[in-house]
Amino acid sequence: LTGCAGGDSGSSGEGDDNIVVGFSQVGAESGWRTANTTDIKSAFEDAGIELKFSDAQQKQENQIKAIRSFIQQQVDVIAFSPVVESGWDTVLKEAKDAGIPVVLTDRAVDSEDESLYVSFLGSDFILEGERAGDWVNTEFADTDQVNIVELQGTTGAAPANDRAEGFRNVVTDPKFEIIATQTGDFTRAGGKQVMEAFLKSNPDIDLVYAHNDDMGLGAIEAIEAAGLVPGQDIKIVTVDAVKDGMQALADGKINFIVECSPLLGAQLVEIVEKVVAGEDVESRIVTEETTFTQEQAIEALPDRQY
Ligand code: GZL
Repeated sequence: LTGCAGGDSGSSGEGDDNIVVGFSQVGAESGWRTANTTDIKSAFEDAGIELKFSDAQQKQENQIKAIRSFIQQQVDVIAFSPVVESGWDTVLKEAKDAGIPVVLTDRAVDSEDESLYVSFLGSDFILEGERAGDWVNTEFADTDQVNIVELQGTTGAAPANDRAEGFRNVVTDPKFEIIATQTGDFTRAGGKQVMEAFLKSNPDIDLVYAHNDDMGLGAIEAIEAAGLVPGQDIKIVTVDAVKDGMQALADGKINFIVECSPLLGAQLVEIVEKVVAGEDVESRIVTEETTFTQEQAIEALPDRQY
């Protein structure tokens, strides 16, 4: 060939094999989050796809900055887990105008315009809240009055909004009273701090509903420091099923856990490859997950990946 004018421009254009993906992660606030990050990074490494990874330290403005940076770098696909549901339309329109497809993982946005992203891969958080509530109805079937305190996730986050809603969808008997509810920001420290305050102002707590294991583990520390026995004097139901939570469940300090799988990496790689190849992708992919009793945790612990 003489003077071939074509050739690879070196940019990461459509169809060439060096796909580049920009990923904006919420932060590293919980065991779930670190497991999610590990799984996504290893899935992209296994697939030989370059992943530009940004940790937003749970700040929306950092995610917006990262997405703008990915647009400047002209990545092939942008993926992110929105720390809160609202406030994304402007930057998602910028990505759309730049012709860069966006994939939501883990958490949802409340944008009316669903053309702003090609797919949302993650759990059904309302169902998770309902599963926790179903267990509560069974566990307290023979109890006349049940005082519940709720440790909510990050204010404005889809899992916090939906787990609160799902729980209230099924825990409807007037004998149940949510006597206190406050965000612990999905962190162990936050859960401990809020539970300490709950214990000081509420002498008679029967149950803690924590939106994730980490806040439940923090609540255990506060309950023990108050001279009470977690899992017995005060029962605890949480969501996630990360290793530390499952250990506490097996040890009887937590009573029930609703699983929320962080293992989204392989499915995200599949969506990215389809999008770059111009193939259709499902607009909503719900992750498979289950629930665990104390006995099931003892069985499952040896095989848990995270
Ligand atoms: C749920 C995820 C939540 C986890 C928390 O998909 O967004 O954020 O339940 C994590 O542990 O911090």
